[in-house]
Amino acid sequence: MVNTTIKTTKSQEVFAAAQNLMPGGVSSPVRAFKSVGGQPIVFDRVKGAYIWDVDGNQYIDYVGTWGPAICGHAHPEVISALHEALEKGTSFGAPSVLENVLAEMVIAAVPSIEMVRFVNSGTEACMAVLRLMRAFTNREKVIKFEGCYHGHADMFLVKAGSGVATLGLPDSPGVPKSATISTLTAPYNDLEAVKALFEESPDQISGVILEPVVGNAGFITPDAGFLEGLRELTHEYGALLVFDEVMTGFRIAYGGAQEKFGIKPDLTTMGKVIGGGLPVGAYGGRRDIMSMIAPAGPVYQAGTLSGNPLAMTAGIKTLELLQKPGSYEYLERITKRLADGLLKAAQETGHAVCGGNISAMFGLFFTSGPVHNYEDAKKSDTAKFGRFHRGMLERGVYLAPSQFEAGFTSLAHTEEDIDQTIAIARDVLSSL
Ligand code: KE4
Repeated sequence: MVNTTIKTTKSQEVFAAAQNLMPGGVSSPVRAFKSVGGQPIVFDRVKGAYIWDVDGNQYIDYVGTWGPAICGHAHPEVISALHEALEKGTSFGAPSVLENVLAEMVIAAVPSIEMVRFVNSGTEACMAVLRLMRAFTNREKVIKFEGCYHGHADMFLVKAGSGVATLGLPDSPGVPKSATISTLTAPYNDLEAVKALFEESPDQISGVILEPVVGNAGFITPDAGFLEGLRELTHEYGALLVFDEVMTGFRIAYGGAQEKFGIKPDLTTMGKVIGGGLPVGAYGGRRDIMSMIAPAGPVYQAGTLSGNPLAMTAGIKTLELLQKPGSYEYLERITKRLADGLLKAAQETGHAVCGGNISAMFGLFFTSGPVHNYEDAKKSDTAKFGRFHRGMLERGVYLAPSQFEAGFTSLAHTEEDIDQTIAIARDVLSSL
């Protein structure tokens, strides 16, 4: 199905050609619109809260390249800082002052981080953190939650969220049993299930890794006491607590979900926002644990472009912009306005919905809910979400092309953008 109200001829041509060049025509599966149907739009340029496709159509963007564009796409101050950095080269493969600067900013911002290592993606950060958890505790098993996504490393492709959930893949072929045999899973928000796993394998579980606010099974918030309970259980069993803040980091609050909820994990992974749109991931935490990472310690992890000056520059400037007083109050205000408006419009047009926002992250499910975990999320009407997504796209609003993703706002979104989005949503919902 193609967009009926907007011309997407060029998108169709480009995407058709892409299908012969790259698997599914994309560089990452969720971009292919498989679960929402229809023709993905091919981007030409982005600026602030907006996208323009290759046919010249403009959209209000609530994906923000999956999180990094929290200050708005192509922020002039980020772009000019990058122009300046470019004159000094694109990659050093050697220490640079810029790494110190961004490391100091991350350590100053995130309560539990005493030391940090930069990598090039969230996947790399999560891979490295699992190796570190196992090395530090000398235990092999790890607990993750159904529907949470920690990148595409073998060990995490067990009941994973994001694109894996979107495509309904049981889990991926090519992942040997040996890679996942030590990955235990529990339903999100289910402390009893976690306790049972610890009791079944005392002294064998290196730790628990989770999205402190889930964005990869749709938007799912932690129940009261859940995060605190995990902190207590991991302490009790001598295991580590790891917050995967690749998505929530610097989005839920400047100090991430751990600042918002006042929980101190032992290790944290980050990505997206700290790269300001260029490839950066990071992991960090307690000094005694991080000191095990080579060359300070024996746990190996490396990367050619880790800490490269362009990515550091974009990250530094992005965090500087986020430090401006009132940034997070603004993000909370406009995102709450959006989430409340979407839910109200859906209810008033007769749809069962639930959802909400925390700071600049939001989501809604077509089910009366509540949605506490991935099983609940899967009960929502994903076909209706697909029709909603298409209707919004045809009217110039770009939502994440999957029910099992979250929505993102930015400092560039205005109240007018929000109110226009709600009005368009009401129009779409009344015809769903
Ligand atoms: P990357 O390797 O994609 O940089 O990060 C993996 C990752 C790890 N942890 C969390 C909580 C994440 O959300 C992600 C990546 N998020 C997805 C969007 N849900 C990236 C988009 C995509 O896969 O194309």
